[in-house]
Amino acid sequence: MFCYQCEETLNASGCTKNGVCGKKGEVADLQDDLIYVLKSIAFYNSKARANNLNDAKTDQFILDGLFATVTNTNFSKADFEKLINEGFEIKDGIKKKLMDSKVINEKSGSSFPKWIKEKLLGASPNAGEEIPVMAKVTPANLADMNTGVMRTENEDIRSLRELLTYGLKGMAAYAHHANVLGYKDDEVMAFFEKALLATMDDEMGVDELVPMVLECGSMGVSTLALLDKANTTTYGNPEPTAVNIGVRDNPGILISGHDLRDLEQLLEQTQGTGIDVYTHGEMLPANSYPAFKKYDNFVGNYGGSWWRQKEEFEKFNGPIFMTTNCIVPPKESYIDRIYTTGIVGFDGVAHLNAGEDGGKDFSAIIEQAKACKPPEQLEEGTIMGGFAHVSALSVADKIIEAVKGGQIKKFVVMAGCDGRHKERSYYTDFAEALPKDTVILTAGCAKYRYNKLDLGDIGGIPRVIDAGQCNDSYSLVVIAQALAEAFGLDDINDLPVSYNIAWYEQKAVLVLLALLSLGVKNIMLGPTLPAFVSPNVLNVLVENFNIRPNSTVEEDLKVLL
Ligand code: FSO
Ligand code: SF4
Repeated sequence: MFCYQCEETLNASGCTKNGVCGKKGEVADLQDDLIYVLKSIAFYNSKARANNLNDAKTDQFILDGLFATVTNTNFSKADFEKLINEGFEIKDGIKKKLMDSKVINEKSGSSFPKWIKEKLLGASPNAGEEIPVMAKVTPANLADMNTGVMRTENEDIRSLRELLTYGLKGMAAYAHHANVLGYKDDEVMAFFEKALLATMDDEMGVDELVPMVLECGSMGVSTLALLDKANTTTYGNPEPTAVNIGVRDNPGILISGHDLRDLEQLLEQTQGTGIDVYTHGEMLPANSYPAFKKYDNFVGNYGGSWWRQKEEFEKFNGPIFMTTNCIVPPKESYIDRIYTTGIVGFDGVAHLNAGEDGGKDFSAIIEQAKACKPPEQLEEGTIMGGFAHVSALSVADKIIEAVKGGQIKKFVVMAGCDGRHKERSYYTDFAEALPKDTVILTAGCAKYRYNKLDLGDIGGIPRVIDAGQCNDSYSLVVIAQALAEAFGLDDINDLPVSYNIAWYEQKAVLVLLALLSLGVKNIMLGPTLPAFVSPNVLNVLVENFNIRPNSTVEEDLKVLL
């Protein structure tokens, strides 16, 4: 195995035996194999798409396959073996369809799109030799294929190929959520195929891959916008909400991850059962959606960010439902009351599948909850949330006035992820050290480092404006664009906004690429820079976007303010 896709990679260089996250070496290898099979599918499906022979099932498979390999999503060997087999079936099905409709034949690749021929196949001497290597993968030869990260020898090309791949993984996660609610974007799906193929194209050098990486960022903006539309059309616009962080006396079910449709079903099915529902981690922002607030057994949020789950799940006492990342290898003490669903998986943990119509039957989990003790109280009080773009911009006048009057000097975007490493206390210290005339804009689980501090408000505007889940970073962009317009600025970089972003996994990579594609400059990134960014690629990012690593609170305050 070799994996360096997340911020907690071993020694900031790469996990080689087992992952720091708990991913076994053999599972990491299977994830590489699955990505390789997806590239093979991309090769055939791009042709199918160009000829209107593609189908929704393949799109879903590409999204699910990429999403399953995101850090802390699926640890199950059996699941990846199943996905790989399914991938081969899908690929063979598309190939057959292409041959049946005479778009291709076994001997010739000549009817593949010109850019694939030029970029991927090169000048191929023999008919039948023209299919690129990954398209020839079969269950029989998979083990002989070099599917891992290190197959690319040149460090800079490897860096850009992986940066693109991780951006795609993050984008797949968000597209998957939009898809669940019935929102799709064909242009984005076509880009997944194009970009997967680009990671195999030996003719694409740094000059070709950098624009492709930025294009991934702009496709990311479209995807985040689509998910925002899906969530807000289905569940209403989040409203400023004081979310309860204490507990009640009834047994409860804890729901974690990002999937709002799962929460909706759980709330529906727990009505009248005497079971309370609590959110955990990235599900916290769900407490601010009008559609969920109406349920009186929806109590609030329990605990902190993802990496605290071992301790917190033990104390919760009731069943825990993991809808997406982040799951960490569960302890024996609660393994019989934790459940996965969708693309999440862990061998030995019960999995709840959806029916044909996407419906999930929670009755067994509800029965188990009834026999459990109520959750142990961890803390009490409330935290504010629900400042997605609509609610934040409803007070735009007030914000603009406070900026013009000098009460607000600076906004600092502290979005992104939390993680288990000690040095992340930097973000708590940084938030505390910010002067009282600054406002933090946040989204994602990074906020758990400071959202329970009492940072006060500025004339009624809270000093921590929480837009929601990591995908709601889109809201922060909409807010910034609206403010730029209100101040008559052409460039959002001229706003009094600084960026001090924390990353952990591949969704954060996509969000970062999305910001770059929008022309956001001077982003400070931490707590360490990605191991997959080579020195030369870092130079490109520094020269074009002035990306910089964070350092100490004192130094960074000087730089950012
Ligand atoms: Fe991830 Fe980061 Fe949204 Fe957290 S991007 S780690 S669990 O912010 O959440 O999925
Ligand atoms: Fe290591 Fe992160 Fe990969 Fe897990 S996801 S194996 S911690 S680099």
